[in-house]
Amino acid sequence: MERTLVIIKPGTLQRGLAGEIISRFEKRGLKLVAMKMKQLDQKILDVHYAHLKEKPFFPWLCDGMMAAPVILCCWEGFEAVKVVREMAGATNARKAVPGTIRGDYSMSAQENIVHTSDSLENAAIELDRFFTPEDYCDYPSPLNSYLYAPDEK
Ligand code: IDP
Ligand code: MG
Repeated sequence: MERTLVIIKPGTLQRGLAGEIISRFEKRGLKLVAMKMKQLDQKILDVHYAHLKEKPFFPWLCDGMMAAPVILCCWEGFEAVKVVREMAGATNARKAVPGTIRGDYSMSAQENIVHTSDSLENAAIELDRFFTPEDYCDYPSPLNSYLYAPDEK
């Protein structure tokens, strides 16, 4: 099973939508294996959003990500990286298809509800950025035979 990072952004927490967003991943059948609240700082955002450092909106993006705590979640599932990414929808929420998280809850390219890892390789790097091995919970998945076929693992 793959693991991927979701960051519930500060605006989502402030708007009282965190539970609703987490619920969507639960209902899809993904398994929550690690979760914590954290106040992000500039140092970690410089690394996490290094690919955007030269963009004019970078300072605003960082301000938004530091405006309140975030909720960090690790979701596990078969092909979870792609599934979660597609659930989030297009970066610019105004272009995100209705039915996606961004398409249902946001009007903004910046304040777009969640961060999701964009590849299996980056998921591993990002999970290591925010979680230690002790943060992960190992617990049974008794419903797996109802969620997946035998070759989906
Ligand atoms: P992603 O979150 O869909 O992977 P990235 O290109 O990695 O998109 O950008 C990271 C974050 O930077 C976005 O989620 C969004 O908050 C912000 N961002 C990206 N492009 C823009 C933009 O054009 N204007 C404002 N904010 C942006
Ligand atoms: Mg990205």
